[in-house]
Amino acid sequence: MAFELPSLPYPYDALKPFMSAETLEYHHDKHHQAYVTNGNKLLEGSGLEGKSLEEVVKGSFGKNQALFNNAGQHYNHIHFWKWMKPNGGGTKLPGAVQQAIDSDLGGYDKFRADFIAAGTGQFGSGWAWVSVKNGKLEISKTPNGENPLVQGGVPILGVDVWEHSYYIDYRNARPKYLEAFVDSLVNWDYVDELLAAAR
Ligand code: MN3
Repeated sequence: MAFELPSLPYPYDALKPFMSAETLEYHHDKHHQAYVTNGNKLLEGSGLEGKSLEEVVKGSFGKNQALFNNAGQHYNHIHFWKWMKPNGGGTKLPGAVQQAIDSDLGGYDKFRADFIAAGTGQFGSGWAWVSVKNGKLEISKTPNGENPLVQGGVPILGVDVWEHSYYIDYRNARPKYLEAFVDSLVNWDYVDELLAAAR
C-alpha cells in the first residue's frame, strides 16, 4: 500500500501558542512529506508492497534500515498529528485512561514527570511513548524513527523529540516543549480510542 501524507486534522495555526504554524508547515509539509516520498521509493521492490503500514514497519525492522526509518516515521507522524488538538492536555482524562495511568504508571503526576523525563533523556533524535505491552501501560523512549511496535507494544501516546518538532518555538528548551505538549496539546480522546483498540 503506497504511503500517503494525511492532512492535518486542524488548521496550521490551531495549536498556537504551544506549536506555531511555521513549525507545523515545516514538520508536516516538508518532514513528513519526505518520509512518505522516500518511503514509497524504498517500498518498491522491498517485498513488503501491499502490506499494511504496521506490517511494513515490523517487517523492515532490522532488515531494511532505510525503509524502516521512513515507514517508522510515517507511522509515528500519522499518529503524532492526532495526538494533539487545540485546547488539549490538562488533567481531565477519559475514565479508562485515568484508571490505566493510576494502576500502571503511578497516577497522573508520576506519568507526567516520567513521560517528560523520557523525552528529555532521549539523547539526540527520537520519541517518548506510552504503550500497551502485555495488557499494561509503560513509558519508554526510542531513537530516530523507532517505536514500541517493534518491541511488542502498541503505542497509545507519543511525542516527537526531533529538533524539527520544537526548535522554531522553543529553541533548545526541549523540556519546555514537552511540558507544553502534556499540559496543553495532548488529545486524550484519541489516546482513549487507541487504548480501547489495544486491549
Ligand atoms: Mn518529526
